[in-house]
Amino acid sequence: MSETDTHFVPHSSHWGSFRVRAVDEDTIEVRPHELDTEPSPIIQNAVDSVRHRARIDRPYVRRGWLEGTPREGDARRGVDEYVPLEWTEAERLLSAEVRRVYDEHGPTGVFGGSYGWSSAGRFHHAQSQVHRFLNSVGGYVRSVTTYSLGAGMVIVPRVAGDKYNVIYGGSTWTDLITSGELMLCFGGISTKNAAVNPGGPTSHIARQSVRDLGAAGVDLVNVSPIRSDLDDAPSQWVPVRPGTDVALMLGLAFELIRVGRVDREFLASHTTGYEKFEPYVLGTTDGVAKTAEWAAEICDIPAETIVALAGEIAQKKTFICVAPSLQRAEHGEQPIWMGITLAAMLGGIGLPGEGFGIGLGSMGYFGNQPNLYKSPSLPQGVNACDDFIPVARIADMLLNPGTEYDFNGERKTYPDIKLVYWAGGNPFHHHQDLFRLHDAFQRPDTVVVHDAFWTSTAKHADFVFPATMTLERVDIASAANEPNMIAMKPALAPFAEAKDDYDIFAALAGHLGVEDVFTEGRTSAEWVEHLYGLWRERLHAAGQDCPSFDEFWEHGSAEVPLEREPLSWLHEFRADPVANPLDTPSGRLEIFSDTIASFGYDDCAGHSTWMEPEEWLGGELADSYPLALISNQPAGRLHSQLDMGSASQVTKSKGRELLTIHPDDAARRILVDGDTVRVSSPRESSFLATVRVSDVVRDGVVQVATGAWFDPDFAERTCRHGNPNAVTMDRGTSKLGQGCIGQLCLVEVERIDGPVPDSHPHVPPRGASREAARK
Ligand code: PGD
Repeated sequence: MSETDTHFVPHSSHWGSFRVRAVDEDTIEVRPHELDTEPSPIIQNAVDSVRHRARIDRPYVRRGWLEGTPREGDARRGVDEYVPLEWTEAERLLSAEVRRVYDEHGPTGVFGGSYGWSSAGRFHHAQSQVHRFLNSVGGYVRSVTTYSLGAGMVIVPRVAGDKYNVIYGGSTWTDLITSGELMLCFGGISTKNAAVNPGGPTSHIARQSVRDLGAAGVDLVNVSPIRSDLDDAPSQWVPVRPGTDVALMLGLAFELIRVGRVDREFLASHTTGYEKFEPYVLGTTDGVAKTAEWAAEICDIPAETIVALAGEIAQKKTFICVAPSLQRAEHGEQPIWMGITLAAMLGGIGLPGEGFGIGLGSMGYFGNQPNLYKSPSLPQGVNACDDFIPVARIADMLLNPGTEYDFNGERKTYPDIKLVYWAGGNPFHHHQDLFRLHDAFQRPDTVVVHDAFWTSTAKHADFVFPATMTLERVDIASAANEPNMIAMKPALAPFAEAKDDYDIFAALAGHLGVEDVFTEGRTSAEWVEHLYGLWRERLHAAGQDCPSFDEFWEHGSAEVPLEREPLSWLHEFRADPVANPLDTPSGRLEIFSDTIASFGYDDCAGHSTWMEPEEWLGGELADSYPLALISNQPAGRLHSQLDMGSASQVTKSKGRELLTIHPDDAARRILVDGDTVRVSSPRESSFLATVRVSDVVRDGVVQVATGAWFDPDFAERTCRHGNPNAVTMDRGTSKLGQGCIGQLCLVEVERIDGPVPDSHPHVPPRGASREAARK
């Protein structure tokens, strides 16, 4: 570093490490960290956000709650006014309410699922803090799986086991670059998404890795409705209809059988159940042969292209890659299961450069060399309650207490939730059918939210506590499969009366008589040092050198030991399936699963299957809603975080999110760049967006990024800002996975002529101070 850089301290975010300097007490300057060879522009969002007027300046309580929780008219959650409180009063009121709920309803009345990415630091990880607090008090109903990989996290363990889980330890970029020949990428490899890695990436290598694949002569095939889903290296574009990849894969499977290119030896030694799957492909079980012509009708790719593609994958060493976005859709388990099945038919699983992978390009850690040791993390304590929901079923749970539902072979009952506690997530951006979620959030007695910003979720809370931003506190950044750990040093003092989540919980724990259990007598700075010490002990026990905490803090970063060898998924199992069995019932890859078949679900059979989604371009609903909306991850921010920042704002137009539409579809609706449109859905809800005409999407498809802060007009059931979850479907992927299906739904788009309502998503609600922040 040069002399002038000395005031830049190291810091980190899920979208990269950076250096930050306080220009004055309210202004910062950031620059990329020198360890990062290809930093993400998203780091700039912090500059515009840190003192933005959407910061929460002090504790608040919703007026309706204070006056006896009326849930009608303007006293509803989401539209109500807020009353400022002193910290001590807020703590006293909330702790009394927490005590009441535990006394009257026990832990099954408390939902602490609190899903969300929060910020990168490992100690201040907000969800861990909520869980530790609620475990200290008496337990809570938790959530399992994620919005990212809900269906995948259920189907993969069932058919390939957890031991060598492809989600957590798939093939590496190095393996594919050195040994690959052909990569068939369903959903492409969209490296804008790989800019983020939960916990703080220091090495943005995905983009360069794709360039290296191209330079190494690996043929890249982008099977996606969006051309730019694979554009870091030359690739062949197969513009499949959204939601029909399984049909395309079945067409390829049929061709492999037809030309005699199925590796029956591998299937016999490493898989089970193929003999029940092949008759389905050939049509002997259901009378429908899954030929290339059959597939072409469904996925709108010419049969000749499918036959040619099958010829290529039959000849070359092939890696089949499925993006997580494919499983965030109706029947989302199927593309993953079918991808594994197709790779098994080719016989290359476990060999260098071949096989199957999930998620390359979808998050930083996929494809990187794995860590040898687990990152530091805050122990969450023991949960006295064993009830849980699949994470994306939150609205179902709140709306239907006592109702039974299926999940992964279990028959479960939704609990009756009285208290919802959320910190570090924004369900009013991330959940589907947000107007339904708004109704669901009227049901509990009390909703508590900690956030640094007045998100729509905060505006649905009864108690709103102002959290510090990570730039205002001490922490450690450390992400899976990353070569460095970063000392996160504060750049500014806490904004207004904001406090660390930890200190908020410590004070509440004090009121509830469990402070010692929650804090173990440590301050947050002592916890950070303690967690680093535990990590250092792990390394020492394995004979590895590691700097002391003081050395780490002084230097600002520490190297993290990684696997050195390029790895391909299931190489040990491949070498000896008897000595290294998978932890599936058969010890093998399950092309047919007796366990799944035994559940008797009508939406998930014993082998991977093409099932028509309810909302797709080949279905009846497409007559009224003829466009498939893809709501994928944004390029200018992580999810909804720091949406007011410049890197996010430049991706919008006229204050709204951009909707990309194909020129033919635009012409049919007489739309041009910059038009404002209403995007409406079968849910009788809509959002507004600004048009961008481009052939980067195939015809019949429109695309809007997720994460624009929800700016609802409840009377019109529309989001003025362009959050696509205003119109997405709130159902599970299937009874098996119950994952989120936010990625795809059907819509119609029409130009709005005449006056258009302005959107002001980044403002505090009525009653909250609009003066406190200076920007
Ligand atoms: P974020 O915007 O990251 O979204 O959903 P998620 O809720 O994780 O929310 C994090 C929140 O935490 C922000 O409001 C931020 O201000 C707050 N925060 C940050 N740091 C702290 C802190 O230290 N303390 C506290 N108290 N708060 C903090 C993401 C989810 O969206 C995900 S992971 C996926 S993959 C889904 N993807 C899709 C999709 O593809 N399509 C649709 N339609 N919908 C999706 N939703 C899902």
